[in-house]
Order: sequence, then structure tokens, then C-alpha cells
Amino acid sequence: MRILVVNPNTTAAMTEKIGRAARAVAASGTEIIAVNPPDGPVSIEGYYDEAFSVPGLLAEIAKGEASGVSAHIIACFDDTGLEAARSLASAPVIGIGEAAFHLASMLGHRFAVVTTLSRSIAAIETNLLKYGLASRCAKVRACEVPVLALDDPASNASAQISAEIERAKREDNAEVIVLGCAGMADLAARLSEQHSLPVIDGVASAVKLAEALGALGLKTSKIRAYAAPLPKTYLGSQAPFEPR
Ligand code: 5HY
Repeated sequence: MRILVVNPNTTAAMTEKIGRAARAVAASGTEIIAVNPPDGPVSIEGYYDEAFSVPGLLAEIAKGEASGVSAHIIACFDDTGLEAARSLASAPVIGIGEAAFHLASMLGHRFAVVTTLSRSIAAIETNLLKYGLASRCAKVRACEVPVLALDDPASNASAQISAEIERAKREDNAEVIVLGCAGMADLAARLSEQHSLPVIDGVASAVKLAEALGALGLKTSKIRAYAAPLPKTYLGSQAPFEPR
């Protein structure tokens, strides 16, 4: 099976890290195609960045559809553009946030999320409500490390994430931790060992769920919510996105 993994930001090094994390857990028969759009924000930190990442994301999803992938993964923890992508695609579309929340909810009574900046917390809390899992999340926390600083050894990112995990265990009674950024994908195993509790990475979670859906031959329902977009004119620079 072939799974498309789209990093909606435009930082190729982060796409490569995401691709490595996906391939590390993919089954032997699964090909991971990791891409990012050429245009858009270098990182997604809040609603404005999110809005401008969606056109590029959808263009990559359209290419994946044309090439017949078995599933799509949106590798941004805010699950940016998830509903639009599901409307566009026939193959299943999985957001790494939603995937991680569901797996975490099967491993403990309450989980906590540790994301990057405080400005990202609202979108994650909104998604938890949308997915019906807000009651299982004790708290969404931020380690105050910018997305692109996750790869900078001088940023002390791992120590800041660790400190937030300890606060979540102590103050939130969290039994499971969800890492709230695709750029944290390489940290889950070590943090789980260090803090003696499950630490969930959304990229790995999404790959295994995508394989499950693909193996079962299950696809997104195209009646009502995620029905194909109605044919209509899109003017100007958005003409290439025109539903036909
Ligand atoms: C992500 N931003 O996973 C989100 C996380 C965040 O560029 N990739 C990004 O901090 O909102």
C-alpha cells in the first residue's frame, strides 16, 4: 500500500524527519511518500499560518489522489485542512492530532497534550471538542519551544518538553502524554522511557491507523459532510482549485 504524508508547512528538513518517523513504523508492504507544498508558511503556529497552509496541503492531496494512494496523512498536529481534504479525497485522510488522541484514549483514563507555543493551544482544544474527546484530555500544555527550534540543540527543547510532562503527571493526573507537534515525532520513545508512561506521537499513530483503514478497504463516506465539492467557478489565483 502507498500512504501520502503531507507536512503542510514548507520546511523540507521537518518533512524528512516526519518521513523517517513514518517509515520507522510502517509495515514492510507500505510505501511512505512524504511531501510538503512549495508555497506557504515555514511553520504553522496559530490560525493565520494555518489558513495559508491549506491551499498547498490540498494541492498535495489532489496529487496523491491522482496517483491512487491508499490513504493520506496530514502531518500537522492542528489537523490543518482536515475536513476540506476529506471532501476532496476518496481515500481516507487522517490527521496526526486526531490519531494520537484516539490511541491515547485507549491507554489511560486521562491524557495531556504537550504542544509548542501557547498560541497553538486553542486550536487543539477546539479539535478535542470536535472529535468528542475533550473529556479524556486533562489539559493541553505548551512547552514554549517554537516549531522550528525543535531541531536546534541549543533550544533545550527536549528538557522543556520533559519539564511539561512532569507537570502534567503531577498537576493534571495525566496517565498518557500526547506530543502536540509533528516536529516532536522523534522524541516519543525516549520520553516514554524517561517518564515511565506512554508518550504518543501522532505521525506513528496515523501511519498505523491509515494501514488499518487501507487493509480493511475502508474509505471516507462521500454522502453529506465530506461529499465532493460542488462544481463551481473559482476566480483569479484560485482557479486551479476549481471543483469540476
Ligand atoms: C505542527 N505546526 O505539527 C504544528 C504544531 C504547532 O508547523 N507543525 C507545524 O505547534 O501548532
